[in-house]
Amino acid sequence: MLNQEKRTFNFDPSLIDEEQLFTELTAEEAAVIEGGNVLYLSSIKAVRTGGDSRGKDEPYLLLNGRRIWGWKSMSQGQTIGINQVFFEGSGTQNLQLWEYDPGPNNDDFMGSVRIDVSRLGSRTARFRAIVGGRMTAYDLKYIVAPKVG
Ligand SMILES: [Ca+2]
Ligand SMILES: [Ca+2]
Repeated sequence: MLNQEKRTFNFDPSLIDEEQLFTELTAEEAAVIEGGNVLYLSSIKAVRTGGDSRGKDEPYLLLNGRRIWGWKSMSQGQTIGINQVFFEGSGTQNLQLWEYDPGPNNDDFMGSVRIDVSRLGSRTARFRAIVGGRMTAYDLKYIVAPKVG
C-alpha cells in the first residue's frame, strides 16, 4: 500500500552497505521477506538540470501516480537527502520525476523508472529526459530492504 506520510519502520539504513546486493539469503531472511519489503529513498542528485528555462529546477517524485516527494529547488550538481520509506510490499512500482512550473498543466516530465520492490538491494535509478531541447539527468539512490517486525 502507498504511504504518503512518513512512517516509522524497524529499519536502519545505516546498517546496509551501499554495495551489498543481498544475493544470498538465509531461511530467516527469506521468511521476513514474505512479509514484504520496504522501498527506502536515500537521496536524489541533479546531475544535469534543465527542466526549468528560467532558473533552478523544481523536481518532484510520483510513486504510482501519487506525489511522494518535492518539489524542491535544485541546482546542477546538488544532492538532497530524502531518507524516508515510501512503500511497503512487493512487485514492480512506477516512479516518475517531474519538474514543477507555476500554472495549470505546465509541469515537465523528466523520466520514469520501474522499481521491483521484490528485489532486495541498494541501487541507483537514473532519470534521463529532454525538456524544451535541454537534456536533464537525475540519479535517485534507493534501497529495497526486508520489512522487519
Ligand atoms: Ca519546467
Ligand atoms: Ca520550474
